[in-house]
Amino acid sequence: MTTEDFKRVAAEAALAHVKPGMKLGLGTGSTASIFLELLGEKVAAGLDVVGVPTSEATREIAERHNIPLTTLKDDPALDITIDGADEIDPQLRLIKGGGGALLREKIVAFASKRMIVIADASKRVETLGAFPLPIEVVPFGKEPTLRAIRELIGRLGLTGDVVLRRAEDGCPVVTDSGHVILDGHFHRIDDPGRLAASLVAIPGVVEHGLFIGMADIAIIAGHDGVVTLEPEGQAFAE
Ligand code: ABF
Repeated sequence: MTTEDFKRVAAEAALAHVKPGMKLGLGTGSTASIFLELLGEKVAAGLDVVGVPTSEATREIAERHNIPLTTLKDDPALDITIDGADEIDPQLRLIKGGGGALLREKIVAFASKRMIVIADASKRVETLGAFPLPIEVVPFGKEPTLRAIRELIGRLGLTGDVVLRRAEDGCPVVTDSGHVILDGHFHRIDDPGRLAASLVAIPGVVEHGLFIGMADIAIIAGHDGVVTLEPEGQAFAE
């Protein structure tokens, strides 16, 4: 089986958690897109759900699959968010935002009673940080913000650097909310909680891709089958 197959298996397993009448947070990324495709099939077969997309890209995909959409203004409390991740550690702490949608992903997940992460097994890590940590910042003053983050990583004893994310044309990537993204290449983050708290204390930092204490379940598919992880570190085969 390929990575794509494993993503599909994880997305299929997440569908079992979706019940009629639910209000869903709809994640972003290739795994979440497969979930949207499968959800669209259920909707076509009569499943009654509504969703809040975590990005404009996800909005387009959901519309293509005729998934009814709502907003956090009309539905500020959601039942479940189903989303992918870039890294998942044994405590279900996540790095997200490789696709640049971290701010809306975090807002939507926070508005949900439960967050289900779906991923192929390559996303499981012992320690977060090999994947660059996205940090969304306001364009105004991004240079002093970058400098403050670099000083912070020195104080915290992290190695690596923080760089502005650029598109192929060389221009800074701009998020759906009009911000830019700095990627922190830290290699390993031994204390994600401390880094998370320190980053949000810097003016200009809007959000970062550390999702701590947010995921309730991670459904991970790989060569060993489907494993459902819960924050306590328990694992059981489905
Ligand atoms: C979103 O999609 C992001 O937070 C994360 O960056 C990414 C995971 O993408 P994929 O499912 O394509 O690996 O969930």
